[in-house]
Amino acid sequence: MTEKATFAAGCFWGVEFKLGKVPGVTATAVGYMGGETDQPTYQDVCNDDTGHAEVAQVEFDPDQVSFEILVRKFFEIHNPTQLNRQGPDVGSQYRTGVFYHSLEQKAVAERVKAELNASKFNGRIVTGIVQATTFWLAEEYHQKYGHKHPGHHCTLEA
Ligand code: MHO
Repeated sequence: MTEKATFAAGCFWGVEFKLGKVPGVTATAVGYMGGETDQPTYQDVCNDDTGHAEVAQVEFDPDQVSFEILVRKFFEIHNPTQLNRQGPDVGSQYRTGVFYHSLEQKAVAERVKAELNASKFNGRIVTGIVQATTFWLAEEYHQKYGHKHPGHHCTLEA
């Protein structure tokens, strides 16, 4: 049985690509979550008026990788101190967050966030931890973008 995890960390191309490389992640997709409208398009979300965030949703095998490892990886591949932006991409669609699917996921995400806030970020983490809502699959053009366009997956490193 696989589990789901959903993360927002700026442009979703890079988030999908990097989380997809973690052993134990069995499937990935990009989409939109956390907004006001149904079936948003990329253009809707880009205009920053539907309230959705760009997200990468992964399926993982909990026997091979824990949700906690994914959360730690997520914090490595984004800058959690930037509000409503990541690097050059600005707007609430680029906000960062963990969209949790269970209270267990919520607790793990909050614990890791608190730990990193204390050990590394001096209380400056703005990354949200909010309940997952409907995942609206993004256009085919955006799926596996990092594989279709090697070397071009936004500004995130790692
Ligand atoms: N600055 C990026 C954003 C793409 S992303 C899917 C670009 O347009 O190249 O939001």
